[in-house]
Amino acid sequence: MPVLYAGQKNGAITEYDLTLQSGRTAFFDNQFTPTIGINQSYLGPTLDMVNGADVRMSVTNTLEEDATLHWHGFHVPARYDGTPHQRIAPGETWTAQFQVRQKPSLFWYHSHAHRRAGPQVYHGLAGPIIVRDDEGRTDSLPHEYGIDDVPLIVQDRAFGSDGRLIYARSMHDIMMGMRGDTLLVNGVIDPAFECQTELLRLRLLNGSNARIYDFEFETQQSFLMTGSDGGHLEAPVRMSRIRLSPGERAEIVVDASHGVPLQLLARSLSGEMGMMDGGMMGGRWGRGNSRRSSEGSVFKVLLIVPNEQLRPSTATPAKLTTLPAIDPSKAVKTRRFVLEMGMGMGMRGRGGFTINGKSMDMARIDERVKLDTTEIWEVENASMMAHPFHVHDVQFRILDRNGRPPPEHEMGLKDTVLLSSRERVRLLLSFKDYADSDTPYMYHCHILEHEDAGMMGQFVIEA
Ligand SMILES: [Cu+2]
Repeated sequence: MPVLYAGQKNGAITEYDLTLQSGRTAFFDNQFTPTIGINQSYLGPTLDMVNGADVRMSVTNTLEEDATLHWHGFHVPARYDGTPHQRIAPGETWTAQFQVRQKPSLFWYHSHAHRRAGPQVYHGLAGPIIVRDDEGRTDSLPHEYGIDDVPLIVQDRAFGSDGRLIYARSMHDIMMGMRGDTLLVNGVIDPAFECQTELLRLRLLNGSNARIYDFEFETQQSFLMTGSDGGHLEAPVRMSRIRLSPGERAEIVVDASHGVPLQLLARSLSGEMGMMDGGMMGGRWGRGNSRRSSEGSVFKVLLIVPNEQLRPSTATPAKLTTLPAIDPSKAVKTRRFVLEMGMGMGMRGRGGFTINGKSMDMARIDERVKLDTTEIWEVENASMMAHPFHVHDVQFRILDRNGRPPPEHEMGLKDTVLLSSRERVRLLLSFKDYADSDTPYMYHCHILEHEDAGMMGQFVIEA
């Protein structure tokens, strides 16, 4: 379980000291893997934050390369967003100060270094953030951290026989995004969890570089999805499978009152045409915990083992929150974004990974948005594989997918949305509070190899 870190109170400010550091991590018996992490050797602590709090993040980079930390899903001034523009050189400390303005949910922080987000996150520069409401509660759902409220950072990795992480060595790894055959959950292979309560809340984060997963229980037991990226759904949605692409989160409540062990699985989609991975091997588990079959790659995520005596849990409320109506008539402007992967395999400029035909250029502002306006962003995936589209600064709503309303579980607050090949999604976004005509926010594909290769653009908000 990641350590919970609530920061230090300094007057009215809560301070978090985060050190980016290299180290060695024992993922396997008698083998150490060179990794990087935040305040530890791999990944970082769970930042415990209260909505409305003024926080100061001090990030010290002890690595031998430039790095950044981005607060994924957070609404903060652009200069504190932790994008490539807030580069932290080796030996330097970067300070970001802002007010937490989020609904209670799971967020995360991770490297957004220029062209290096992929390798840095892969080696460990990421961690979860749990935001609680103004009164310091999470909500009426299970909320005892590590007991009945458990974050799961799900990441696939490839290891060499020497225990070292293998990162993107081929053009295929860049094209498809880096994929491994071993699943780490909170930095652990094949974790088991002793469940002490009837209901268990799992906060799922797909923190992988590229893989898209369908999460489900081996027994097909259903669960209640209670929250999406940026907050609660209006009402719980009963599901037996939830798909998450890199960057996306889902909160689910699982009933363990029957006392039978539950194995959570992640089925991996290949990303090509939204189909499953084609598998060559038989149905056996690999070195880590992946199994390939004709149905695709399947990973073990978490084995939940209920205690003999389970503490009673409060029933999940039928209504969780009230969200503003999704009203496209408020939009003053529609912008179009077309995601493309050129066939020329070029890594820079045209022919590579582009949005609206352009590869990321830090010196170019692609879109200028007016403060205090609402817009529709129409995003189209013109490529042959699926891409998760992430927008900084805002929690948006999905208006429609290919002209049809989104499913119930996608009607809540989102900052990342998956687009299958040829899919067209319309988003409703409101830009509030922070204007800065010089410092941009990003929008990009959250397959980190695609982001690094240029499938990213920049927008500023002007007063
Ligand atoms: Cu992509």
